[in-house]
Amino acid sequence: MSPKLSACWVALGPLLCSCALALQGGMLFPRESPSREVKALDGLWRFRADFSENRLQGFEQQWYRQPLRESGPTLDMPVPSSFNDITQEARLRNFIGWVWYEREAILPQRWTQDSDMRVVLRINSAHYYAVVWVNGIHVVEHEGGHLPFEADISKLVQSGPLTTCRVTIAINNTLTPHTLPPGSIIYKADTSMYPKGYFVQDTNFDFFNYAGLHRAVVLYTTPTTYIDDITVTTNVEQNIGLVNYWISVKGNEHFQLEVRLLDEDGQVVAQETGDQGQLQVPGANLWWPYLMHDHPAYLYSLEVRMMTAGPVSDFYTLPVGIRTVAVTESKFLINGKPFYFHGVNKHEDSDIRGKGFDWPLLMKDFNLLYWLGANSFRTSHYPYSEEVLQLCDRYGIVVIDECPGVGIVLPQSLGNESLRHHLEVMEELVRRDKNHPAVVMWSVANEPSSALKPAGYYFKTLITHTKTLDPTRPVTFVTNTKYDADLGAPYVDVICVNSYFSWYHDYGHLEVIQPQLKSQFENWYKTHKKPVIQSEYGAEAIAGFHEDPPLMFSEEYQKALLENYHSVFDQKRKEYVVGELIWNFADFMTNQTPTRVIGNKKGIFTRQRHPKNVAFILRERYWRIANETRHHHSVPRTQCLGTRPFTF
Ligand code: GCB
Repeated sequence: MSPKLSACWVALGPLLCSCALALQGGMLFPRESPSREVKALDGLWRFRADFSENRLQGFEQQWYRQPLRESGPTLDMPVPSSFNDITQEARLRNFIGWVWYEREAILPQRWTQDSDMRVVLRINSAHYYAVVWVNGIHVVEHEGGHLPFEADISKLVQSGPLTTCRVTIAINNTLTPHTLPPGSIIYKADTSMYPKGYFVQDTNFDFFNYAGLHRAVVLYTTPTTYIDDITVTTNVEQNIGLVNYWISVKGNEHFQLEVRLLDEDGQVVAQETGDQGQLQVPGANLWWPYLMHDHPAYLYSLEVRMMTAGPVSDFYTLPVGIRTVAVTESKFLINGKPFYFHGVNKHEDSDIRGKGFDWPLLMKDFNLLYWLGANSFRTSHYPYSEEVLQLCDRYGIVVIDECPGVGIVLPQSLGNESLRHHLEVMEELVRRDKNHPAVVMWSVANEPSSALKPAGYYFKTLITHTKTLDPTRPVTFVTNTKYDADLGAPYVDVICVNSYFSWYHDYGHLEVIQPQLKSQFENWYKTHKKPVIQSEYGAEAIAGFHEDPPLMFSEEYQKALLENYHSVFDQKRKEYVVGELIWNFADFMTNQTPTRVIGNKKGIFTRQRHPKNVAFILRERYWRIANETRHHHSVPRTQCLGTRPFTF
């Protein structure tokens, strides 16, 4: 283990150092193919939280060297899941520090014997800092809880007679002023008030800092010469769909590449050879958002085949949607047509699982989005799982892809160390999500303290760098500051603004909403001349609370507040307002505070996905807007998910 790591932890300070390597090669989603196998390590893992005073017992006693049960008692912990809400132990729910996960994987014999095979361990999300060992040997570390990382473990598993391997992952959920999101550890040293050694984690964001192995852990194989990365950009010129591709191959310099593009019927519509080129598709079926076209979300398959002089070949198939995205002074265009975001903000959050990935939950959410007539969402406030984006590609749900830059309010969080990490995270995010047609914009932060002095340099660098990482997509950052004090606004392509009129101020005074909202839009537009999205608005309602005349926290108040916003949206969407995203899709867990009643209740659905009254208001509205923008005929409301083939 890195000595830096332990030294820093004692101080509970910036333990999260640059020991984790950010970018090495591509990060293609592990898919089975004739040359690749995938083995999921989901299920029960052995688990222990290190409750020792300095939280370092696990490293001091080297728990990774032997099976975890030999160093003390273990719990059974499901993966994927947050660990917080699984047991009945309050101290585990609120635990800060290192937790240890371990499981054994049985490897097919050929994986351990075939030296032409690469075996890779991939962790799709470990929040927040992770150290990984295989059979007691350190293989990788990673900082950041929402993006995948991996280690080539071929040498380890192919070096002996073993056909099992023991994977140990230590995860630390501590946030510091330089992590993303940031946080700080506050010591309470007054022993007349607090127990000895007492500390808490302080954060400035409004969701519970769930931790653990939130997404799948998989082992997968590739040949030793392999397709490492594919980048696709698309364009349309005179009815010809253009698919530009770049492929990187690792392991050997001598190889050949064949690339074929297949339509949804499996017919080859274009082919090429070589590691970069352009495929041309006359009369291409474009990728359209849900409700904007009779056949939304058309996906081609890009089949890449790599051959070497020897027997080795590698195959990888990538879904590709052909579409364009552009921004004018007052419009957001998809395939040259004005696109209006009528959608939601979400969280990865549910009962028991916390932020753990769950297929039934995911499918329920997509069914609800279709039911609602929502055509978009923002991944507030961190990157969601890759499976979510794959479903967005498949169902035509447009995504504003946000990085975990939330709660940036301390001046220390705007210095060089933070900026360096923030840039790395954007690189990891773009590398992971660049090929999703559903992703139409990057969001580099949510409500940072952009009026603080160092913020000007910070956000200029962050936004301009993101544009160089991906020149094909607009960039935004989400603000709630004043239109003339916002130091990021000059550099973004679209202004995303959050506001909570008659909620966080002018409590109970619904009559202030319309004038305040109008001035908000007019001021932002006048100052920056860029399209504006209302990226958050909403009110809390505890399902089943009713009051008329409406009072705060009742379903009636939530409804009346929304209706006031909507009447201004309806005026301004004729001009330069290009979207409205309700806060929030569903109720979600937060830290305990006197302003939160077991979590944030601004959902239009409860945490269990039951509709509040306002869900029906929004449904009427979204379908009405969808039908208006389609001009020709109305869209049938019964939509059925999952009728077309889908490759994972
Ligand atoms: C915001 C934040 C979001 C909060 C929301 C609220 O502005 O972006 O994370 O949950 O307000 O409900 O306070």
